[in-house]
Amino acid sequence: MALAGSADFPLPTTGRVRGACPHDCPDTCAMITTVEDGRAVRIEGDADHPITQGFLCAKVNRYLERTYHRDRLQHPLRRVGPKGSGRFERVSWDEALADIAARLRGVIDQHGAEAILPYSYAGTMGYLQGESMDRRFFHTLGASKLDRTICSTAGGMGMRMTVGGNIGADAESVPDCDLVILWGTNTLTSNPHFWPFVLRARENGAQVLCIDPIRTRTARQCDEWIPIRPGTDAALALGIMHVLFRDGLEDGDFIERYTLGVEHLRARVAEWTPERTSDTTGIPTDTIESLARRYGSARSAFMRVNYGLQRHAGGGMAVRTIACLPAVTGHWRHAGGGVQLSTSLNFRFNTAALHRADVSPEVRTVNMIRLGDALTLPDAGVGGPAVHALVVYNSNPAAVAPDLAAVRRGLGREDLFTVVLEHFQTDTADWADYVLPATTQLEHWDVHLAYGHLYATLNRPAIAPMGEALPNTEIFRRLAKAMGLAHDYFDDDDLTLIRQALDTNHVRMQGVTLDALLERGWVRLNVPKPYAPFAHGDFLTPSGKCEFFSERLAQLGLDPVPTYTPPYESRERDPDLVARWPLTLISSPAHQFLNSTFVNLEPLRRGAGRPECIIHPDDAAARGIRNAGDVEIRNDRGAFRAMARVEDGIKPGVVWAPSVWWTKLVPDGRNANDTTSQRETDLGGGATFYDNQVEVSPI
Ligand SMILES: Nc1nc2c(c(=O)[nH]1)N[C@H]1C(S)=C(S)[C@@H](COP(=O)(O)OP(=O)(O)OC[C@H]3O[C@@H](n4cnc5c(=O)[nH]c(N)nc54)[C@H](O)[C@@H]3O)O[C@H]1N2
Ligand SMILES: Nc1nc2c(c(=O)[nH]1)N[C@H]1C(S)=C(S)[C@@H](COP(=O)(O)OP(=O)(O)OC[C@H]3O[C@@H](n4cnc5c(=O)[nH]c(N)nc54)[C@H](O)[C@@H]3O)O[C@H]1N2
Ligand SMILES: [Mo]
Repeated sequence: MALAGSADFPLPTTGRVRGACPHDCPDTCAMITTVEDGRAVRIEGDADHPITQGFLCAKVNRYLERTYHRDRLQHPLRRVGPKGSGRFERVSWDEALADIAARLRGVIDQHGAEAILPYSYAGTMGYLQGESMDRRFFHTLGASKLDRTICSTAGGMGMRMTVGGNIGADAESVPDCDLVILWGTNTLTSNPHFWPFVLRARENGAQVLCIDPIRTRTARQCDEWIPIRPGTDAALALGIMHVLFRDGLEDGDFIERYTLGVEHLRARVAEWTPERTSDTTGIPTDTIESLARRYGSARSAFMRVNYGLQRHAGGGMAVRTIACLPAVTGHWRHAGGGVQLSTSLNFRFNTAALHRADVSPEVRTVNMIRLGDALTLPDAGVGGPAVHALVVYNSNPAAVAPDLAAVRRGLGREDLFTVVLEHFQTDTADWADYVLPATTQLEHWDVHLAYGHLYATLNRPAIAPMGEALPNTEIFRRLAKAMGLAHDYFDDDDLTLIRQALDTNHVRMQGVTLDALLERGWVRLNVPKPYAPFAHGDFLTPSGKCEFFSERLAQLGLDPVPTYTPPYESRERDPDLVARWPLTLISSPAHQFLNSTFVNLEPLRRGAGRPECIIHPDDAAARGIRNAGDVEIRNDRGAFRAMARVEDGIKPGVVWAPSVWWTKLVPDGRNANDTTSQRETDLGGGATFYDNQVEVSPI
């Protein structure tokens, strides 16, 4: 079994091992770990990798500290105290697996397999540890399926309905662009390896703009910060297109050849005069006019949209509307021109072989952002049995899921059996009946796509597993055996899984072979360089065109033409609520954390300080809030505490709580997700974390 070392690939006692950063980030860095006498002593970015360029971020530079941390889980644990108390005793793997298998069997016998719910996200983005044996296990049982919506599905659907999928403009060609728009993304924090390309574009004369309600560390580095009212980006894009058509700045040839439904789009944007756009977005008409003119007269503009901007009711439509812009101007003609939300659909690993969804019976699907409801409603909110067993891995829902009060109520149910696979005793692990120790990226095999570039990366284990930790793949293999599931696909070892993932004839995957990956660590997809995916149309939509009019959206009962959908918690949709809770809370990532990962690493937590709430001086003065004073942030769903930072680098009416803190590591035991809601976006059932009205008061 190729656990870490194997006959073909023994672990080095000394040497340099190539790997991939496992974290949920567009950059997917190529890392090199130096091992001495079986211990990892140094980690660095691969200097030869075109995106990593030899540096790692502030967080992953500390990956060795994280791996060897004194709090690493090294043995299976069984709960001894009351639920949620975090009191556990050490047990053997055999005992843990036998008891978990018996308890899951009991749930199946009594309530049916759909009463079992897997819950995972992208704690690691690796195909093996993220979506292989785990999927096979749950599919074979006939457990409920999980719709993994917490991050990206709204925007993903917006792209799919417009250009056909997440095929983004290529970051490596951005230095050839004459305009860069960072639209709802905090590049220096959440996509730092893209920044050198932005700087090179600027050296070549490009202007760099940032559209964000917050003057983030990224916005501070840009030529211009355009503060926008949260959740109104579709209106801004419609207003820009109004000016483009009004002033004849469109590319008629591109539109005619490669788009569908321009007459509908023209009619729609005619309504979005600069005045109306300004009323909706809070951006002055002059700025809208000048932004549209600069965009329309640029030769090749690159727009980096990221997932932050789609965490509102209309997030799907917002991304769809922005994605129409480069087809109106024809910027797709040039490599680097266009829009990038994600590049993930360029990668075509053989997930069907990994997942084996074909062996699952017809079962219900539970939307992960409604975990609170799923655990507290009798039919999990979607019909079928109540959830009686929850298996969590690669995620920390007791910190990151919306509406934490509901999540905690669910996790606290005495009749819920919960298993958590983890590196650390997280907020979620505290609620478990069993905690199982998992390996980190230094201790297991994996293979990775990237969602901000075009290189596939292999991860080789550098060190032996810590204590009794096991890879997720192996834990689910053993669990399958313990439950008497005898299918031969549970015998595939990790290298076999990698071979299966790479077993595809897709043209873009040609050359992405195990041999090539073993030799170099990473391989560029089989796409041209420079890569201009839609220079000649070739959109992946049913019509093959950029669909300004979408028949598929019409069939879903949605507006087939780009439109502005106001936030749920907005003056347009719920003025009473806004009167009671007048401030919009954005709880986007703190620079030092990766969602809730790394919060327990002391140097990074020290760097983040304590939970903060950034508030505009006018809003602070109106509430008697002083800088560095303690505040409570509250709405109907819950409350949490923070230290006020009074600054003018934020749009009035908006507050920012850098996130996602572990609730157990802050004095009030609460975080921003005590205020967020389980409501879904217009497309894709996505999370609406930033569609969230609150009030802030001094304590
Ligand atoms: N250091 C670090 N890096 C990360 C992460 C992390 O937690 N920490 N998370 C990773 C993950 S999982 C993801 S999905 C990506 C996310 O990467 P980004 O999309 O960059 O993430 P966010 O910081 O959520 O949002 C970006 C910006 O959008 C702004 N914003 C919020 N609402 C709106 C809006 O309505 N309109 C506009 N124009 N802007 C808005 C926020 O103020 C924020 O500055 O980053 C990844 N990289
Ligand atoms: N308020 C607010 N909430 C948010 C966000 C926000 O910006 N604001 N961001 C949202 C976004 S974009 C996302 S993507 C989600 C992310 O939410 P999650 O996917 O839950 O991400 P993390 O909080 O990083 O937690 C991942 C956990 O997986 C564990 N892990 C890592 N690798 C492995 C492994 O190999 N095996 C096992 N068993 N465990 C492993 C880590 O130790 C960590 O505890 O959070 C969302 N929640
Ligand atoms: Mo995410």
